[in-house]
Amino acid sequence: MRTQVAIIGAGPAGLTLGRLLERAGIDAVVIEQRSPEYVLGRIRAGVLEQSAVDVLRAIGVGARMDTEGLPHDGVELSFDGDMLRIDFEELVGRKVMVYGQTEVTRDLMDARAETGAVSIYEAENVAAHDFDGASPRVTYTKNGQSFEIACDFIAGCDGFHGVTRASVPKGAIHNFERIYPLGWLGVLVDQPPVAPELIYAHHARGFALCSMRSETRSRYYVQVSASEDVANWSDDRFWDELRARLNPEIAENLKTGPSIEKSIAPLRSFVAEPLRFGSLFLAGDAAHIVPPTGAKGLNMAIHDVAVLAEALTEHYGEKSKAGIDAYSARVLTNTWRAERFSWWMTQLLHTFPDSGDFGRRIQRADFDYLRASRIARQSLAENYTGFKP
Ligand code: FAS
Ligand code: PHB
Repeated sequence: MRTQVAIIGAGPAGLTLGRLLERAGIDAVVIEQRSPEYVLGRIRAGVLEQSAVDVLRAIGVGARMDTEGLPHDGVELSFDGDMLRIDFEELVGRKVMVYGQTEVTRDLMDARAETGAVSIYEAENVAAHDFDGASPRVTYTKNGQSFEIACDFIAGCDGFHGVTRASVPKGAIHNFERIYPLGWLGVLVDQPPVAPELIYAHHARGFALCSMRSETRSRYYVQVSASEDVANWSDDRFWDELRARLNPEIAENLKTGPSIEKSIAPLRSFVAEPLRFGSLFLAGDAAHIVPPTGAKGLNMAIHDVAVLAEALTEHYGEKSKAGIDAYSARVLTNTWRAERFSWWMTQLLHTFPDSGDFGRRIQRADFDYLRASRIARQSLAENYTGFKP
């Protein structure tokens, strides 16, 4: 088989890129190691920035988001029970859209199936070849048969544990990383949300987040140690711990029920530099990871592939290499801005074993500064809703 762009990974990055290229008349094949059901079964992000919403609408997959998604004007911070609303609309004139990554992925999958664009699921032994040479290609096996896809470009959209970044020669790439001794234990429950907006809570017992997927389905998280085993957490233990970390009046409104999903996500900050290696481009979690505290991961992935699609369109349309030559620098500027904010939100809201009394006072001082300063709240709002230079 031959295509113009071989996209490895059918998460939001790979599928959004496939849709962007299709709309630009560029042929692309998506190669995914898992089944569609498995990809949809992963419960991840929940918040879209305006720029991500704009991309999804522009590529014709925003209809269900616009009917089922929940536009939010702000979020609540809770610090040892003290509440502070960050009013995005008043502070920076922007909103966010609460719409689960699972639904974004489903909309993208449906759109791709509708046009008959080629997606290969349950591909095994996927490998990227000769991306620093003249004939890049992707090989994989399926049902015991071997396949090869010759291409012009390879997009590494295969997430943090994927094969593409691992295929880059060690000396050609530099990884920046911070691993936190923390994880997020997340629960999905078919109960109305405890409050109309998200609540990010700092508490001496640990961080908690109250989020949602709809008016009848909620998503909650509590901070746990990085080594925690989800098997240690019954539903009752989870609900008791969540209540203990929330403002008592909020906790009173908590509607609990049987968890329909329960999992632990480790917290990590990670950036690979550069992001282009000949005809191979890294995008999304293959390129960077942020702790989910800033709700950036999914939004960064959509940003990356929008830049890549623009560059490839310019390459094929205007025979210009300017966009693909600038890809890495452009994406890394946005990446480090989101990395900083996600790191800062994580430092502000979580409890760390080695903080000490001084560290805890600094966290309190950070919160008190947000309460006292509109400018500080504007900075948080500007970054959370999506910084635009
Ligand atoms: P993804 O990891 O979503 O997709 C990569 C795809 O590549 C997967 O389908 C994988 O199966 C496939 N793949 C991997 N190796 C392959 C190979 N060798 N061959 C073929 N295919 C291969 N972000 C937020 O904003 N908020 C959150 O709350 C949040 N929670 C998260 C929880 C978890 C457990 C994780 C892991 C991430 C979370 N994120 C969150 C970040 C997440 O939303 C990512 O930013 C987002 O999935 C990025 O999308 P992709 O880059 O497409 O990567
Ligand atoms: C979620 O709803 O899963 C969610 C929302 C905001 C975050 C992280 C996760 O910062």
